Amino acid sequence: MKVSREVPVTAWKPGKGLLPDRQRLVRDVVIPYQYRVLGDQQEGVEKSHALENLRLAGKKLRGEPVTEPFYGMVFQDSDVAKWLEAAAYALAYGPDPELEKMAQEVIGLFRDAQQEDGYLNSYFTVKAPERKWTNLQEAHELYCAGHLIEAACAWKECTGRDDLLEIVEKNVDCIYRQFMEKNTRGFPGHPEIEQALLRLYRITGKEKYRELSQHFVDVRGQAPHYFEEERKNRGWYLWEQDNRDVLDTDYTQSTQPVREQKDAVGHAVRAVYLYTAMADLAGETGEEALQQACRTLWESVTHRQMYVTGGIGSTVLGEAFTVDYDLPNATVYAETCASIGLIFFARRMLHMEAKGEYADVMERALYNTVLAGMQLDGKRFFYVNPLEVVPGISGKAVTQEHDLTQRPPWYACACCPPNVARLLSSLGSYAYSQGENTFFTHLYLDGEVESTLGYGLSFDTDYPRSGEICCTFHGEAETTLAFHIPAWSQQTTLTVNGEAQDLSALVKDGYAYVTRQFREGDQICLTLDMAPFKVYASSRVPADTGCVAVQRGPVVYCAEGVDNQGDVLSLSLAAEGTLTEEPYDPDLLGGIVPLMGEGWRSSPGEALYSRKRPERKPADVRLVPYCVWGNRGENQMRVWLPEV
Ligand code: FUB
Ligand code: ZN
Repeated sequence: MKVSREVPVTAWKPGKGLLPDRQRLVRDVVIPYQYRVLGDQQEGVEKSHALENLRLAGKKLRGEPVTEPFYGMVFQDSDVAKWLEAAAYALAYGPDPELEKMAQEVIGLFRDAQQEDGYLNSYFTVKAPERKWTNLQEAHELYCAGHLIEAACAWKECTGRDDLLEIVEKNVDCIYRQFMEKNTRGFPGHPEIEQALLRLYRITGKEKYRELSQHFVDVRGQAPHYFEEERKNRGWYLWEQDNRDVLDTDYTQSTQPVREQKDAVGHAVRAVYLYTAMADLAGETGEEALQQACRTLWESVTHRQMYVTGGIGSTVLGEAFTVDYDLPNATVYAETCASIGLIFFARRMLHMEAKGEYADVMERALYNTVLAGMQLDGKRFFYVNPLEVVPGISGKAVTQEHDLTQRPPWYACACCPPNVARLLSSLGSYAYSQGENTFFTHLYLDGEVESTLGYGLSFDTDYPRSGEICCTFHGEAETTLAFHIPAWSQQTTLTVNGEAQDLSALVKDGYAYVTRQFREGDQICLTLDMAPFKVYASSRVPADTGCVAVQRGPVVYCAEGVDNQGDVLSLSLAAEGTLTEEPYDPDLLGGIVPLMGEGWRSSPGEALYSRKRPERKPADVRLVPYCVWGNRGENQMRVWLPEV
């Protein structure tokens, strides 16, 4: 059974500092911007047509003439659903009539696009009505449904309204009839609905939604393979690659039943979305075999296939995992959505068992790849997150066309931008969870959180700029407060009402448990060790041999050309050199603590190859947080630097 569950998004009120500021940016800038993009009202930006597709579906169902074709990816509806989910979270932080109007309009579009029997998908309604449910492998019908379910749950949770939930339940009933009552063995090519159904189950209390989620998880990878049979019958393909004679079942994590899977393989977002649902289900049911499969897959992802930035999926080919320790820095993929999915997975693992390792990965992915996914102005986004960029090669060489040097304002395949929006606007549900009589803090955010255990907590912190975190108890209760102690913090202190505690007696598996009769105003203060440090990769990772990365707290740093005379390729860090913090600069890159490392600069050398060892001179290497790279124009960038 679960040791804890998330607190509702509405339980957390953001205060000041890095993540609360990003959350406000999402509410004030990102959400309105994305609404304009989805409605094709943002000049100079890639056409989306996502709202228009839904409008066309509505017209068609009303029998009106449809003169325009469906446009975009087969899963274009999911961009709108993710946006709606983010909008719902944003409304939890105070009334916003403008945003409410936009959200209501979008809900109306979904309502109008729904068929009598509950079916809801603009691609099939407008473009291919006779092909419904015939291509589960590629066509994303269940994926889109999953995202709309999540939006409806968020809308109910944050506004109390049932209107979207009614649409979604009608849709899920249609799906239930198709997959449970007709007894088809189909399952989604792209997992998502599995985790969404569990959320719907918890909001509505209806067991059939849990049952449907369990069905999709269990039937995956059973022989004979459903997608093989489907391919024989369907006669149509969405992507050229699937015309190959051999079906790549690894791509969809369906080579074996989930409980037998040992290695994370295939498309990275699909993988972590599936594992999230598995961990959530395993937590709900307490099933040991499923829990063990989750632990095994967690290790495969995070112990052997994860970048230091929390990026996963190292190849563009299939946006996928490759093999253990293959973590190239320049040709990398590391899709933003994949790190978001990793955060989902970490959250569900934490609910299943409280281990600091899960919260460590959650922090790593959040403060590095996910934040890097969005420009500081909230209007540009990275899909791919390289750890090394060299203008002239990145984005240009045929092997690096996907590794862009600058964030584009939108994408033809726009899964990442609204995914960032929904994650950052729902941070409270990742930062905290509560068990029987234990309240867990997994991430440190300034602000206030209300538990349902009869008390609240307020956090005063400027984390991660500072490692000082002060938590004040509000209420009276005999309870346990559990605080995540990040593995990177080598010297941590904890005081209760000013009295130092023996941390070793309190800490178990990365959490400090403080149990007592708490009274109004009691204070627990943590000091985490924010001294910058060097990180070395295992020598099994060929890409990082002889190199070092730099981290301060959860924040991974990088060297950018703009701070280093335009050239970071000739820089190295001195093995015995110091790393020094520069004063916090509120005006640089949204407010950062830059670092200075003692190092070397080598002479470039004229010839491609030479017998002459490059000369090197001492040099200061200036480092900034990876999450804000690429905000000052096109630029060289490196996370891993040679150490000499
Ligand atoms: O297939 C839907 C989304 O588009 C995936 O999650 C992303 O990787 C992108 O391919
Ligand atoms: Zn994406």
